[in-house]
Amino acid sequence: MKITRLRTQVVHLPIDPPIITAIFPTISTADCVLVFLETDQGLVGEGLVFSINNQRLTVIHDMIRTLEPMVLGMDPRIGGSLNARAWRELNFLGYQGVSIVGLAAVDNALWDLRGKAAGLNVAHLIGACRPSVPTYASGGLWLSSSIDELQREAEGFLKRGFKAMKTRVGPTEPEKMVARVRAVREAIGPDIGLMVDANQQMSVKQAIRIGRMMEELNLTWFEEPVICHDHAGEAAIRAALDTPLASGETVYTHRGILGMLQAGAADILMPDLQRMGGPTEFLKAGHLCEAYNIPCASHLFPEMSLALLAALPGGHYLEHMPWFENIYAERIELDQQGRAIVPDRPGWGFSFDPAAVKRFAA
Ligand code: SMN
Ligand code: MG
Repeated sequence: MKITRLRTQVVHLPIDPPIITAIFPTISTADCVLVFLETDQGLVGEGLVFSINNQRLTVIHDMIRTLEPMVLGMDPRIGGSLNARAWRELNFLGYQGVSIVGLAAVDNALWDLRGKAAGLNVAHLIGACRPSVPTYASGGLWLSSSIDELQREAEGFLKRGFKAMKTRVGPTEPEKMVARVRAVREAIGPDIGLMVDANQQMSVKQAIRIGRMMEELNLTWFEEPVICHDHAGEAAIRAALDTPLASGETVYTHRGILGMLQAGAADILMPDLQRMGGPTEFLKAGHLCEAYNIPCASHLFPEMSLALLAALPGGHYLEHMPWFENIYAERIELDQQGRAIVPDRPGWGFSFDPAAVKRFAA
């Protein structure tokens, strides 16, 4: 089998109503570049990357287009050769930002293709460690919600079968911030997992102070309290709190994750498939986490990250973010324990719905 074409399609997925996080004053669209790797046997590998509010999506799209020659004529069974070539070609621009996002788009589609060629889900292709993965609801409990709305949304997640969920905190007085988290905890009771994400907007001192105020709320984790490159600051917060510190969504490639592990920056790492540079790098990051005995969760991209977390010995929580689901023909299903079930379908097990692609196309 040979890859004959790399086709791209831009789609704009509305986030309605728009949301607010500490770092983004508003998020109203998730804009994606869909990648289709076509082959001479009719099989097509699918993957996507995205940007928020359509910011610089054209740059990402152009980067992906420049990578087509790397896969033309490639036998997908030798897909592991992509990264070696990419490291040489991308050296000039560097191993962060748009070069790695472009690589991720291609590698995401390549792994889908390898799974489909083998007739196996990517999790089973690798050798899954578990049939399902713990997951948490992440598409809600935003800063845009009032306390009443927070509690109603939290109850809604429970009704849908989630056993964990994440809320955000943002720039306001510490007491008000903690009151919002407490309201969610009260709505869901003591036995449901609760994560809090600060989106990098605190100082180390603020994070320790607010982290201490939240200790009694028994959080599953406190996420990205400080700016993403301050691993020493993260380590200081981690040491000061009993609550586990989670971070890692904003670093690039397995080397970014390695730097965090070496710095002792977090109790839980949550690599982002797009910032890793695709599944090949994500798995390396996950194996490094295992070597450091640190659980590996995922950031965004649940339809692809599910298979990878299922196949990592130290695989931890899948972030269930619904932003991309309208472009797929299938949905992630939860079991009775609120875990995301790895589908038996080949490749990612989630394929783009042609009618949806048409509807959301540029
Ligand atoms: C997040 C990431 C990207 C956009 C909005 C919110 C957040 C998360 O950090 O972890 O989901
Ligand atoms: Mg986050």
